[in-house]
Amino acid sequence: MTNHYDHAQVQEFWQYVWERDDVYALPEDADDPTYVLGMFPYTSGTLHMGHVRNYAITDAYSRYRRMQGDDVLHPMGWDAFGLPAENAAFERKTDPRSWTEACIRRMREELETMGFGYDWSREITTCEPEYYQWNQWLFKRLYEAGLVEYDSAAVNWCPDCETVLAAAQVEEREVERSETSEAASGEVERVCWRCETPVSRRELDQWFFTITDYAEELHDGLEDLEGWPEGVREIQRNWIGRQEGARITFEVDDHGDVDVFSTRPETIHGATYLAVSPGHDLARALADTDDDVADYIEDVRERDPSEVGTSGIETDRMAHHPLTGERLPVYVAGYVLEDVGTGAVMGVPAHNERDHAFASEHELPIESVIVPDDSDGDASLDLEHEAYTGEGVLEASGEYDGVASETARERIVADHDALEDDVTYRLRDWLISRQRYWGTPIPVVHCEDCGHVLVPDEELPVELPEFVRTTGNPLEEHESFRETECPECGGPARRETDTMDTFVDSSWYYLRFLSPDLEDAPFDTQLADEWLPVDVYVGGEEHAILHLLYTRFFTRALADLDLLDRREPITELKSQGTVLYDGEKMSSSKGNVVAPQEYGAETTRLFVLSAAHPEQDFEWTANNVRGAYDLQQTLYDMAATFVEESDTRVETRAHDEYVAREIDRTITAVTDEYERFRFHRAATEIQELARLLRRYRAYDQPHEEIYRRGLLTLAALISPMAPHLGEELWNKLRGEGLVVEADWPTAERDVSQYRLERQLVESTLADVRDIVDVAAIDEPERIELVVAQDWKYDVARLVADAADEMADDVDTGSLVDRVLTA
Ligand code: ANZ
Ligand code: ZN
Repeated sequence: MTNHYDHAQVQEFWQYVWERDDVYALPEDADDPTYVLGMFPYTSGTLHMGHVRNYAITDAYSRYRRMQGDDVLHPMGWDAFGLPAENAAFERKTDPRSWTEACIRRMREELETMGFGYDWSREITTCEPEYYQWNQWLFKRLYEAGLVEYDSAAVNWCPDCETVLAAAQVEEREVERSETSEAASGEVERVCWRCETPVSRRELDQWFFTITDYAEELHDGLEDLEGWPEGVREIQRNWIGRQEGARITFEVDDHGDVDVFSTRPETIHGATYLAVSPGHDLARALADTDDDVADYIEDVRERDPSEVGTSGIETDRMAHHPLTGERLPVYVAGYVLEDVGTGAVMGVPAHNERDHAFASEHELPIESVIVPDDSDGDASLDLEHEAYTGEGVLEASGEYDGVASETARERIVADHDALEDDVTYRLRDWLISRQRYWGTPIPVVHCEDCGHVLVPDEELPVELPEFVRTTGNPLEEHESFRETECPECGGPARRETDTMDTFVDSSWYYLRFLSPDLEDAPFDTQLADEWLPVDVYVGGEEHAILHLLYTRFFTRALADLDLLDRREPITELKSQGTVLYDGEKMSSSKGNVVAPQEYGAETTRLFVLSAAHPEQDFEWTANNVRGAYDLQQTLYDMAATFVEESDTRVETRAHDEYVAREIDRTITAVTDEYERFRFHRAATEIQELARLLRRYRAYDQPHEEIYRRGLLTLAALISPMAPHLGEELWNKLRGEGLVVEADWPTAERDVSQYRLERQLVESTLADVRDIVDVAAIDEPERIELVVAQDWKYDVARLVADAADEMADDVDTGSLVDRVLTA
């Protein structure tokens, strides 16, 4: 009869013991601990499968490192600000704080039920003044360092969330059905990342962090992030969007120089017009005297960039072509973006698609200056309808005719003073203002006389007043919050009612975990210098740009403020794949979360870790979950039976050495897999060792010491993934001590040679099997016995040896004898 593993009781008991013994606290005297961090959860109210997978990974790795003797910092906190809390509070007739606190209580309980081992003494919650006062303090330091700007800007506005969005929070989506929006089917629509409502444009005074000051460094630093997945680095690279090209100066009548940026300076002879963005200095200057220009600017700034199309207005100025002296018309055009390059372009309709569309609309000349190389064959160009954007050979370009475009690109820049090598970045400054209540108040007051004035440090935190229900921003409704005194002149002033983007909170939270209760600084600089960077950071790939780019920016900015000596926050990044259910992402919002109750929380952990490599997606199937459960049951039964029946022997027999070697080989292999985060392969090795030990016991009485060591090894090796089971086995077999505090098992023999041989044997096993099959014809029972015992490696080795020795003269009878007498 098998011994039943009562997972519920076992879980509860060991969780109690861990808490009693405070086993996950970072030791007081720790220096340079291993810092393992999972992206802290947004306080949505319940854990979903993505969280479970994320935290199962960090927990397994933390436990493994702890058993290896490291001091491990494995903290947890709450990303607790954000719009959904306001919406939920509205729906539930409560307030965001109460709702958030309830969510935290529930989620913490869920984390504890899963048995994740955190140092809870370091718990942080971003919506607490103890935390967000440091957002305000850091805002001020960034401001003083010139990294904060207050600007009137046309911004992305989500009408549903009633707030502006950062550029990175606007997603592009192809329109599917035309009823849902004004855009036609097939067109690209720009929507809110959170609620998918199409965004509109608004002109507002807004706060920005000038992340663009770090564009170059953020881009170049990616090269050295060898511990990051290349996919994430590539996404950041594209987002930062480094572009090499040239800055070209055009002189404009009665205005002066206008610089444009172009990635294709060799097309300069094909420029037939100049266009500036509606926000460009020249456009603003013209608007003062030209009503048509003023009207156009006003009209276009309210439109979404995707709806601007080919609109534009011709001005009464002309530009001088810096190489030919030709006079080119100057336009204000909506497709030219204010904050890209210099905010102005030279229009080359023959070789740029947007310029082509604009020129066609405004009947501007299309002049070809690049023809595809003849060797490309008969490339049929139709410049009237389509730009040729490829490389080729220059024409109609004076002395450069016949030169390859790549060569000409460099030569033209080198030859003329009006052109200069330049690099631009697609990255935009980080818009941090949100017209919402549930976030960190921006520590500024607006005074008629003094302009915007920062709230003095000794008055921080600017605390959030109580929540009021209203349609707009509740902070605007709070007269006692809004109306204040100017810290400089004492006159009446209006407090800033925007709050910070919650990504500010998460940009530096990893630092707060070092010294969560520090009262006079956001974090302890000395500890940060000693303990950082975060050794391993685990989270979803959806954070590849927003969070992970902002964190890299913040770390650099803090370094430049002398608060840190690191410039990169994270050494190793793991972005975990998605858990799928019937092909769909498993999430609470889709209602397809499989509750862990049935098989116990630990089955879920073990399953999500053993199902696939952390970075791969995998399908949740009841069958495989059952597999994870059965493994626990089997191991438990093995340990219980051993302890109760102790039917073992002490004298050594021939095959003991094989088992002992396999135990060592498994230790070595599993260690290797944990080091590389390949938990799924560790699980497979563990399973194989368990199978071997079961056969060992079934075949013969097992050797007392070897068998016990095998079982203890299994308990230790599985404990990072299944800690409750690990403790239970450990306790059964040893009667004392905790596996969580035990040393990681080490191999008693050097098995490197053996591992190699075994690999060789495995790879020749297929061939060898033929020989065994032949042998089985003569001695079917005996061979079947061997194979049923599944001493496949021994069989394989011996048969392989024998086959080798005897070459073509295989005597199957003696072969089988040799196998069986081994
Ligand atoms: C002239 C030219 C000729 C360009 C040519 C391209 C091809 P992409 O298109 O992503 O490679 N550009 C520069 N500043 C801009 C702004 N503020 N708003 C809109 N467009 C702008 O980006 C590089 C090109 O974008 C630049 O090179 C410029 O057009 C345009 F055959 O200059 B090019
Ligand atoms: Zn004032």
